[in-house]
Amino acid sequence: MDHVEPSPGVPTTEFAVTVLCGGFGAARFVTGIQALARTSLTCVVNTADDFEHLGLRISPDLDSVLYALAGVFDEDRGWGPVDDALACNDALRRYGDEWFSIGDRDFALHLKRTQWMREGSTLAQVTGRLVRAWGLSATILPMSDDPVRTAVRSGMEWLAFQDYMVRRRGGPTVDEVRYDGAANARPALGVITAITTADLVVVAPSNPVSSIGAILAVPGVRQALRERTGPTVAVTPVVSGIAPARLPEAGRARVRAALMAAMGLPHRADAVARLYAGFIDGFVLDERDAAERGEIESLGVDVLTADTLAPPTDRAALAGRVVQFGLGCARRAVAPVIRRPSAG
Ligand code: FO1
Repeated sequence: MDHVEPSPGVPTTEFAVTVLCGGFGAARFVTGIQALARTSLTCVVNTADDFEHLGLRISPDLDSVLYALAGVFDEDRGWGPVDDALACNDALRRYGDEWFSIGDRDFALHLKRTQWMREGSTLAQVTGRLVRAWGLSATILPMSDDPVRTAVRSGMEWLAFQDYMVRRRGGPTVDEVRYDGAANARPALGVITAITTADLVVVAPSNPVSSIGAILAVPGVRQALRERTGPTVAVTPVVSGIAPARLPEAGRARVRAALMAAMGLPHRADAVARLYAGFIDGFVLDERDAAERGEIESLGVDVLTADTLAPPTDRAALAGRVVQFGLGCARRAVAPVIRRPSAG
């Protein structure tokens, strides 16, 4: 892959970028970072959307990032490899199991992950094998090898994430979001180091609740973000100034708005900045929402406005601007933690 020289001002030596990733939004963004010269990329990926389907271990966000970095992610469909066939999924109709549509080539990945995990490999080890099988230079880490599962409450009913998002098409109203298992989950090997030692950490434009929120819910991650010496920036997942272009985008926006509303947040970029304000130094706002700049700066966060919906040909340029902006962000003074002597 011919690497793109990032914008001027980016280090002339190798530098490390760690990206906190969900699914679709992250898949589009990390390809730009990967295209930058002298960039060592580590993706820490949400696994709280994972579930078991047809006896197979499915990790949607890990797969979206893997396929994207391999250059084969199907952006139109929103998941899986491009040009995949659906013969097996069509055959599953007869047995009433086609609600979660897995392509034939995608099945190969789920079969191997399931086999390797059954043989005793951790999700992180399996992901490493998949990365090597695709010949990627980036590192892809699950946020945890322990099970964390996003659940949403609609009225009196708790729904598993894929049941809510896919089987019920994001239709049910969402009253509450929970990350089952998070309290006992440990960051996967390498995650804390990837966060604390990176020259720059970027929060990808992923769902702030179901993707980034789940990563932040893993004990130790927030602390690592607060204690790291380098800067951290977030790219907005919300662009209010333009209607979603296509149906899948509208579906993702609707789910994002519903989950943010369940957290008491309006579906706006400045609300996302507020959610991350405790650990970010900079925020990349879409130029169509430039009016929200003041509100975000009042949080003490630097702002860069850019076309965050850049088409594939402009992804490296966007990534270069984000990296240049991020490395230039002043590291916010970390508020000293005042440990009060425990009473009594
Ligand atoms: N999303 C859908 O809306 N419908 C599907 O049938 C579907 C199948 C699917 C299969 C494999 C996979 O890795 C992802 C798949 N997704 C599907 C997307 C997935 O639900 C989302 O990417 C994440 O859960 C949200 O980040």
